[in-house]
Amino acid sequence: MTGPAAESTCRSCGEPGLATFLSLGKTPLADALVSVGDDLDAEEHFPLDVAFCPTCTQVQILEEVPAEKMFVDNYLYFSSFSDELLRHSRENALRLIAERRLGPDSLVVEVASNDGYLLRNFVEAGVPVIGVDPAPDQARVANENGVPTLARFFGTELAAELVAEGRRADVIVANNVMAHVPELNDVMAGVALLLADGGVVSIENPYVRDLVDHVEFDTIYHEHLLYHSCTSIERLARRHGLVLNHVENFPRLHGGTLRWLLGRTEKRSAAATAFLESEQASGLTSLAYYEGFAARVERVRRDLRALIERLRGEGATVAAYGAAAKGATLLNTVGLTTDLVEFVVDRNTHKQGRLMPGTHQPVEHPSALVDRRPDYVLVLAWNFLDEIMAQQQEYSALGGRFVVPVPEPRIVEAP
Ligand code: JHZ
Repeated sequence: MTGPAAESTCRSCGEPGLATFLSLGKTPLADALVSVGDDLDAEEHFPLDVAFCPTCTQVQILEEVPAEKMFVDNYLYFSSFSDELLRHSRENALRLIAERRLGPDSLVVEVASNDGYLLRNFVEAGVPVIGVDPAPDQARVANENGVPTLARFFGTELAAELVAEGRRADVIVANNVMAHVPELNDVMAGVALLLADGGVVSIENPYVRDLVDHVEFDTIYHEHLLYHSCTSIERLARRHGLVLNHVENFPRLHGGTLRWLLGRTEKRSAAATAFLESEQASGLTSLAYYEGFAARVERVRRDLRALIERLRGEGATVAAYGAAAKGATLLNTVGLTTDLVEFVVDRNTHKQGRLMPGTHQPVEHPSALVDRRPDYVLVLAWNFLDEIMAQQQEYSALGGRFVVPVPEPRIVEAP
């Protein structure tokens, strides 16, 4: 399905002419786990259509669910539940401290700082920080753990307040948030306002190229309004007086993540140039790159459903690992209801005891895998497959097997 999204304009450049290339139907909000006893009929579903902007190359969904609904009222994602993410974040912080020579007179601001998983490394090193995150529980946990955090949305208003107090940031970190912001330009303008001269902006986000190449369609959900490339980030930054100077690649993080370093003055690295050139050369900057995607998504959906149906038909029991946002998209768009996938396990204590959005599997503690011994576990948090398999050796030893959904559904034996 490729066609114009008549009335919509691009969230980044503001131009009309968005071309829709994938429709995933209507899905519930991916992080809105249901509480037992809630009225299931009242659960809301919203259209999930993805489009390309031919003017600035920004990939985006068309539907905009109010941010309060997603990040304030019912947000259970706590960054600190993955050891791999904690390790990655600590390395990032230590490197920034060393390379930027940060100390007691510096300031690091993180947009969407969640529970303080990253900033705590700066706090430990005596570097002043300000976390900003509208999710009230995550901001409270961060403050309790000694990471000063404002429970607010970041934008020009907050940036101007900080600047008026005489504060400018030597480092601004924005990880896994540039996908989430409806007011993308206001956030980038705020970043540009708050950044000290000579400061650096460090942005991480899953890479749209990996999403398409590895058919990671489950990472499309309403929280993720925007899907970034080097080209889209470069054009956005430039409109706000910033330049893309460097790009780093973390192919294993969240299915393929890039880190973009922006500054006020241009000092472009060879890596940044190579990334931008390869996006042109591969065609990622034009609609054609996305046109076959819907058919590939359809194939994965069909094959995964057929695989789970076959296993169930053979009398096997199937559970899932990871009450991840992407897990909710997968279960709902593939139609994996409780007759096919019985329950979900997750380490996040805030998610346990609830039900998956839309498909309503109960979320249990990971020990349920050993206790209940489902024959197969569908790994919804496939980005953490190694970490999860390493933790689940007892389950594997008991004969449990793992199913990975993308880029093509397959059964994985424990190493
Ligand atoms: P996880 C998140 O998406 C959140 P999600 C967010 N929307 C975003 O932008 C992307 O990341 C990039 C659990 N788990 O992080 C924790 C275990 O139980 O892949 C999580 O609930 N045991 C901001 O939600 C879930 O799995 C483990 O050992 O799709 C993973 O969710 C590990 C490692 C994780 O992403």
